[in-house]
Amino acid sequence: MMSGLSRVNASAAVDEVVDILEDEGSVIIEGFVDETTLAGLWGDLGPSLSATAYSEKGYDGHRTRRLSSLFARTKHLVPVVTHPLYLQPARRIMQKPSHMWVGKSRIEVTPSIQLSATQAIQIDPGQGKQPLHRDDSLHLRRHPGPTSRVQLMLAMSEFTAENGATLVIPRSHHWDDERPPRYSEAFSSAMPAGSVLIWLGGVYHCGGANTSDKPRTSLTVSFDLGNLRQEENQFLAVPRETVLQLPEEVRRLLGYDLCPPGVGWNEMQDPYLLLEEDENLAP
Ligand SMILES: O=C(O)CCC(=O)C(=O)O
Repeated sequence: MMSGLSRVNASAAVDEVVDILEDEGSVIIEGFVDETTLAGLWGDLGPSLSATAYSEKGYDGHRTRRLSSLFARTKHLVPVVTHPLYLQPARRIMQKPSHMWVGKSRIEVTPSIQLSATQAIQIDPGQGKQPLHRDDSLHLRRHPGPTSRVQLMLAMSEFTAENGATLVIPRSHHWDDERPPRYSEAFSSAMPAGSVLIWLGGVYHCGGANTSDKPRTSLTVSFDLGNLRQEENQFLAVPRETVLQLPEEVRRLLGYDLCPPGVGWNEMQDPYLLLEEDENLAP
């Protein structure tokens, strides 16, 4: 029986973080970013986040603001995603060698990892709990199974049980796909600003309810296994003006599409809308 989420500080060893993640599925790291990085993130993202409308879908939160495309908006994400206690555990947990036959040769292949989603999330007072979910369900992964995602949530403001700190069910990545998650099994990730919660894609979690009178502000990024993508990079291979000459079905097949339950979005929307905008702007 667990009594809370494990926590370490930023001087912890990579081995310790890997061991906690593999066993418990999540860890809080206090003092993860320095004050300059935190202030830089607030400066680059804060004004746009406050100006963003509330999410349209209940799942994303009618009292929650979400701002994406974060690498286009700030350089201060670099120390977050390259932090040794995030990047190295993500590599150690996901970059497991695999074997295959190519003709008579039995070869070993180690996959890469890639940045997947980036999003600032502000949960305003009055927002209720999000449904508990697993992030690797986006790729329809089966459980228990190899980890394909390692996610990070940075507390840009203090996280408390009252203001909507992320709720996590420890060890739930070991569960199968038949066991439903219950809020009574979840623990709050209360932590000071500048700390992070890291969790594996198979762990049940959700945004908490904000019953306080102040917003809870955060930023989330994910690393996914590098092979969860198209073989040929169609976005680089086919110029946008050529894509615009193709029928809708082919544009969508090239990747300008959403895959249920929610992979491939741009600013939380169907990426096909970008092509329609381009068409409307064309002379
Ligand atoms: O905001 C949070 O604490 C969690 C958000 C989340 O899990 C999601 O939007 O999928």
